Amino acid sequence: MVAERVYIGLGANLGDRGEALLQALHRMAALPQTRLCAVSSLYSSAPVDASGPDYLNAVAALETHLAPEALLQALQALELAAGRERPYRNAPRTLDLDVLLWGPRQLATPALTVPHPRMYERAFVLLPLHELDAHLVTAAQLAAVAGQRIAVAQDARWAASAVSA
Ligand code: A4P
Ligand code: MG
Repeated sequence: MVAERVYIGLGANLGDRGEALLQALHRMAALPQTRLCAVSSLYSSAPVDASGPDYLNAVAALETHLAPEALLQALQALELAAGRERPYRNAPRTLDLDVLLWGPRQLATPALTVPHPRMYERAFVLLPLHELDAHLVTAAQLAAVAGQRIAVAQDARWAASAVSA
């Protein structure tokens, strides 16, 4: 069976944020039946619907034969390994890994909603996603989030060591 292309949103606004995101990418690349195909630039962004320090955000493209629930479990294990705590909704975090898109699929299980229900409201998702695959994001969607504060912190080479050849 052909592997499906899956987009993952990465975010952190506590601790050594860049190191946590890079380590998460290496760990994603090491998951079974999974290839890390591409990673966006690293973005710095103001918290959206949340308080606390600025975030670092990026988007990664994977190809995987894992089932959606299995990948979600693996991502949650990586969040835990990075010291993630969940004191309240949208609390500052050392690592957040969200499934944004799973090929053309729409998923709605108790554990997983895909496309991610809030992704189109967020510049920190749409800009890196557009950078990876421009056809996934429209000009109107980008215009709708143009008021959010976000800037490139490092170009895409920041994650080159994790991406498969
Ligand atoms: N879940 C359902 N669908 C998904 C999905 N597509 N991907 C369930 C991942 N998980 C999904 O997630 C709670 C539950 O959602 C999981 O158990 C899973 O079964 P969580 O990560 O424990 O909780 P959360 O972080 O409060 O929720 P979530 O959805 O990650 O939060 P948001 O809405 O993504 O907001 N501002 C900036 N600038 N940058 C950020 O990265 N992040 C947030 C988090 C807010 N503001 C931000 C940023
Ligand atoms: Mg999350």
